[in-house]
Amino acid sequence: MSEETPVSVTMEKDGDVAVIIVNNPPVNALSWHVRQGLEDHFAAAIADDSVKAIVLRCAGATFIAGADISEFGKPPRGPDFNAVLNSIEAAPKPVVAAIHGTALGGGLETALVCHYRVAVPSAKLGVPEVKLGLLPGAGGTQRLPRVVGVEAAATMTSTGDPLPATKAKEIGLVDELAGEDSLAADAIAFARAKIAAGPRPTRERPVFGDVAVIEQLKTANAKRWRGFEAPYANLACVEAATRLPFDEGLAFEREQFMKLMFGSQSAAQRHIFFAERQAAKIDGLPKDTQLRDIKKVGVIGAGTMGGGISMNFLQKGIPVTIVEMQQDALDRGIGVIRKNYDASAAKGRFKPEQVDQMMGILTPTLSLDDLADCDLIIEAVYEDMDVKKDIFGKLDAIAKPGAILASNTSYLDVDEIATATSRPGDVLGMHFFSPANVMKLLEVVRGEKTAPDALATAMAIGKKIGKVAVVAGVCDGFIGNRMLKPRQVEAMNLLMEGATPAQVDKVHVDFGMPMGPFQMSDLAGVDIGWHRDPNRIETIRDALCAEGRWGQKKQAGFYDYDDKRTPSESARVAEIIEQFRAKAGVEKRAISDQEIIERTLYPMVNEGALILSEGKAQRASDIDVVWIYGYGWPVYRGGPMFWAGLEGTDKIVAALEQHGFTVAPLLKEKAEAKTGF
Ligand code: 3H9
Repeated sequence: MSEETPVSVTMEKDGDVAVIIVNNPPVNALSWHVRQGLEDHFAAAIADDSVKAIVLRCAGATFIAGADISEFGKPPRGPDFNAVLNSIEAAPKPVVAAIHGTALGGGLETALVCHYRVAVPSAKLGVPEVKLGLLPGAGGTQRLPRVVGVEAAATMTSTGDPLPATKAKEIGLVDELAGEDSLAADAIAFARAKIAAGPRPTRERPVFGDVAVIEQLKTANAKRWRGFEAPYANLACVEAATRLPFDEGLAFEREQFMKLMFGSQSAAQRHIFFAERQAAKIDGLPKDTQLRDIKKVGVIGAGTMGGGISMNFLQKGIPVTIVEMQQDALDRGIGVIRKNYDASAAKGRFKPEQVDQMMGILTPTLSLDDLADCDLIIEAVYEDMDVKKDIFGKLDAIAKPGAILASNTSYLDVDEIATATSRPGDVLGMHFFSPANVMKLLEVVRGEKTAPDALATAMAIGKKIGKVAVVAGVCDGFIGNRMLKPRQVEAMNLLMEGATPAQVDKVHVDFGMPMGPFQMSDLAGVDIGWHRDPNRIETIRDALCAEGRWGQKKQAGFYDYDDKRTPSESARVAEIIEQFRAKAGVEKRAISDQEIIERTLYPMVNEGALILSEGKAQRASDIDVVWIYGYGWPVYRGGPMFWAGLEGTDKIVAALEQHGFTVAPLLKEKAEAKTGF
């Protein structure tokens, strides 16, 4: 090893058992020097005649959590991973993996070339590569079917979901469960007990199980996997294991792995893996920032948003006081929360006693005064600046010193809301997305005067309740809704020029979105933000609203709906559009799908560039995270800003200019440099 090689693998001896220890914080990823260390120490242990068995374990929080993703796409360095694994598997003495924490991806593949696996009950084992647009590329797809059978191997590789060690023991992935605090000693004892039995190379074991499961998985997951390449490639490899000799199977796996690795989907999914973690980091935060303690939360408003927001905290055992103005609205809100929890319990997500526990720490009240002991208060009433300022003014008098006062506004000026208080440092936005107990995105809006510790605390509590939190600056619609606006405007313009709602929506769905702009409008309510004057008809939307076509809730919006809410194209809507066209003297023309992309998605990139240059998002990848987790942008396209790089910023600028848009200077810069964000 050269002088600069970090020492991330060491070896100890316990009598006749060699213990090889990986220590590469934070997650013991298989960086080049770990592979080098494994190669060197296994060679030494194999050559040492006094060693009769070998244990591989890890220091720190976890067993090897996978290949080092940050090395992907870079020039290769250090020994080839597959070669290292093959030499471990070929060891002439039993090799035992001692697993704690998470044995994931390349980590589990390392454990699979060990001849036996011992794990603590709290460990988790899995091959999550599919979530990075990949497949286990170090023999995982070939060795798993030999250890756990085709059914489990196909499920594990294609879904990427890890198994608890107890379940892994049941299916033969783990040979023995160790004591939670005695893994090192138990693994050594286990290895010693296997000296007589000798090595058990996985590659020599037969594949077993029914290959029919592969088609069943494809059918069952057709919707979830729409547009994704990796789940299918994973299944193809497991299928190959059932008919090819081991080495040919390995070669097939390699070929499939490389295809995915150099494809755009995996690049996008890897980008999002790091983007999600990066989003948690707050620029310009003093190093010594201490978090505030959040033991109790207040929520104002027991409607859909307030109720959903409350559920997040209750599920984490954090007591919530929820306030409404009227008893019947309060009762209704509490009833909905209870109903949602009961429905989840019926599906097995919670035990009935857990539901009782969660409801037990929810305190309904009609008085804002009852929020006096809350550490975080989230206002979730309707979008009206005067109403919000009135509430914040009252909270200023009620809330205890140091309490964080948050608004769930989706576009209003948080700085103006803060002026209603004498403590603007404690005020910020916490913008949840509907349904708030399900959607993973949380925009944390940093006001001009928001204190660093209040911001850091809001981000941390977001993570605690299972959200992906992103910092946004104050501007109309923050990151997500601000970018939605130009898309909606252009979608409407396209209708005037000749596209139909169904055509525009189909382009978006084919792109990978869960729904298009008009389907979204019908779901959310066409009437949201409408002026409510049926005689003032200036736009197509005004006309729809005036006729009561408010969307799915009225069984009519941009589409007609039957009793089961199945949409069909609406002759009436076509007629309304035609009338507007005639009035404006616009001649109908055929609109291509490409034009729809250029006029609805490219303007989003343009708006994203403005958001970035105004500093309303900390980094381009934060914008991507917002669109992936808040609006269902397909993760295999990496979010709008990453996608702009794939699409070509020069191509985007040329098209925007051709369609008459004002192009953001930052986007122009990127186009001139021919780079992404
Ligand atoms: C693979 O193995 C391919 C092979 O089949 C074939 C090869 C030929 N690499 O998530 P956290 C960083 S593909 C590099 O906040 P947690 C992460 O960025 C891999 N870095 O911690 C973060 O850095 P920072 C298959 C990694 O406790 C820090 O570690 N494996 C990797 O909440 C802490 O991460 C996977 O897909 C990595 N593999 O969760 C597992 N993993 O502090 C991916 C993490 O600078 N990892 N980092 O922001 C995970 O799922 C979670 O990190 C884990 C810990 C559950 C392990």
